Amino acid sequence: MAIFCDYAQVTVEAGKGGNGLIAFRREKFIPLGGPDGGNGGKGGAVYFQASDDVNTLSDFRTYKFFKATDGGPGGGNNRTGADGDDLILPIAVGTVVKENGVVIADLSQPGQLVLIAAGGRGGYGNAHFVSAVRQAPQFAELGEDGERKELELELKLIADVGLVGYPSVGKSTLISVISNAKPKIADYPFTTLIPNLGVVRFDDFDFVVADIPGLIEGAHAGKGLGVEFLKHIQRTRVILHILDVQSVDIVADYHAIRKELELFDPDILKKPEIVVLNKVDTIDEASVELLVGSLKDAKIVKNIKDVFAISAVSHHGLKPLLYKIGTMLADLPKVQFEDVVAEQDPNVIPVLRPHLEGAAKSFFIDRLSPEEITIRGQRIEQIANMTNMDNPEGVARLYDIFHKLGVMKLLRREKETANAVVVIGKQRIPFKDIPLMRNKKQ
Ligand SMILES: Nc1nc2c(ncn2[C@@H]2O[C@H](COP(=O)(O)OP(=O)(O)OP(=O)(O)O)[C@@H](O)[C@H]2O)c(=O)[nH]1
Ligand SMILES: [Mg+2]
Repeated sequence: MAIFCDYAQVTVEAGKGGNGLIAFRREKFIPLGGPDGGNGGKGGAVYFQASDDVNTLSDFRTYKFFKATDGGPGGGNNRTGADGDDLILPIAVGTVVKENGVVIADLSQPGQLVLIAAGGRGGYGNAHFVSAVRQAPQFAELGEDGERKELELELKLIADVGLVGYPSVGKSTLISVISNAKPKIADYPFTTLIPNLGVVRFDDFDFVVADIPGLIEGAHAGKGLGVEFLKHIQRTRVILHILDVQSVDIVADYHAIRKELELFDPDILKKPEIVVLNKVDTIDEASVELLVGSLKDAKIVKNIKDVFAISAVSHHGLKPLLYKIGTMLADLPKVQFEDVVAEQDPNVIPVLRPHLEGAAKSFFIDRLSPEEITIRGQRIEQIANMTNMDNPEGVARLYDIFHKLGVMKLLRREKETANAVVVIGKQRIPFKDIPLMRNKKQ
């Protein structure tokens, strides 16, 4: 059985770290006090949290961009900037998160919290860089950018509600007006050849409706198209039984469809059922009442309230129907997706975690072309990105770190460097500007 999928593409961005401040204490009679520029605050991170309260990815089709807040800049008097707020996005249990086609998270358990984009580190203020040899640093770090990710979300859906009925009663028309599904609709039987799945958003409810090809007598034995798809109905929690007011005998129609369901799987008859009388726009109110009366006399419904008289075309009576479905589903246990997968698909997707923490301090040099010497490494790229290249003291500190970590040693081995540029993180530095030998005076 095919399992339906809901898809959405979103971009998430964590907050940028705040910039560190360059400042000096102001004291009476002292022109330049000690350095007291504070550190920037951390940028907020973006998390996904698996939640049972969400059933679909429809939120992520409405909003496509999510950003956590930036960290605040460092202040004078050694004040650290405010941290950005984390953004925790509730997401349906069972959602698989992919980046460039690779699974980075699989939210299979309710409550599971996964870090998706890390916030940028706050830049150090100049007070941080005070040392015996550097008593009045005139530089500070910039805040680091938050991670930005373009993600594909994928959620396997199980229909909550199954539409059943004869061909042409208006099943596809109904799903097309209550959900995001865009099925083919036509005035001949068997318009629907494969099931349509639609996500319904109404009030606080969201649920998934399956529209299957029309059923006819003998469907359980393979007649018509419906049998292949009755399997989808086996999974649903509520049956919506659609009758056409234009039929010559709706009571007979009702029983015929129930019979087919029973012959396919008697358990389907145990599911809660809502009886819907469609196309009421084509007859007058008195005739609707007569039809409802006949359903009542045949003991199909107890009273008039149990029948939803609607017109899928004019949208008459849809709100009470959707409300009824929503409240009914809220009281019924959910189908566990794991059960379905275990049954159908031995290739269950493994749970993977985003590998956000790498070997932080290691780095290597990549000579991509004669002109470009790329230095790669998590920590070293972070420091380079946070360096304000317009500030000579900040740049000197970067080169100092290069020396300490052994970057210069590796750079000295590079050949034909006259026109080369060193690429590190966001920075591009002409090779000739980099002091490969340590300046003894510093
Ligand atoms: N007047 C009126 N026509 C309707 C209404 N709902 C559906 N129809 C028409 O009935 C015909 C059949 O509608 P579909 O939605 O394709 O019916 P279906 O049950 O999906 O049919 P199959 O896919 O063949 O099983 C179309 O011509 C619709 O325009 C309604 O509320 N009022
Ligand atoms: Mg149809």
